[in-house]
Amino acid sequence: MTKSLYNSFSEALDLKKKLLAILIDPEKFELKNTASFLRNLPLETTHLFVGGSTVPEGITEDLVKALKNCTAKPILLFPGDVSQITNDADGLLFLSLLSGRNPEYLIGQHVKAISKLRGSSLEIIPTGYILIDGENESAVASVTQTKPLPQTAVQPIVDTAKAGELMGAKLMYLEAGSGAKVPVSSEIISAVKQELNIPLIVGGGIKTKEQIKNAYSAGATMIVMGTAFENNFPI
Ligand code: 1GP
Repeated sequence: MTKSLYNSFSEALDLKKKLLAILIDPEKFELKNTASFLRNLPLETTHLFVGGSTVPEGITEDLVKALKNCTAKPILLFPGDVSQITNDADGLLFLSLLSGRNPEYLIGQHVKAISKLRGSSLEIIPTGYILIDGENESAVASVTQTKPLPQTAVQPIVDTAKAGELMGAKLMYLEAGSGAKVPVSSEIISAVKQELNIPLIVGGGIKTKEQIKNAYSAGATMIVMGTAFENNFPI
């Protein structure tokens, strides 16, 4: 790959291009469906994310290898923990759960990841990760033992995102949680967008064309969709 993965984000931000990532949770995916799953994805799909909150060891690598056999789209790891890191992917969102106060997900997992990342060819992208209440108990909240920020806490969300950017995050991910009843509001996306100079990723509970349009118009550079494609039926 000649262009770096991060370039595709910064270029999209500069040129106001829309990125769409489809998230595949290895725990909920059958490898035999790989080719048909990829065929059914929307043409607008630019990236594949692979990860989940509770993924058994080893199956992430099998999934990434199967995807690589069928597609040239960039594959970014979106790992729930260090066991999901595999060199077979193209890149890694090095996530820091900024909305929580659990040191394990702010720095602990990151230190544990280093022995795997030393000498790795993965493109590592520092990413601030902010969990926002999607009106559904999310797997992220239960696994990390952290609480989401309420959707009404617009200023604390903006301040958290800005702090993450100043600490060196290259991407900011606003997450309502997989299967959220309510996606991150346009008000939050546009308030964060006004203060940050890095690309915004928005995911959790996005299912309809209207929700996609709203998130992009509010300032998302990338939208992530997972649940809507889990049963192999496109929107
Ligand atoms: C979850 O943001 C992603 O981490 C995608 O959420 O599964 O609700 O699309 P959905």
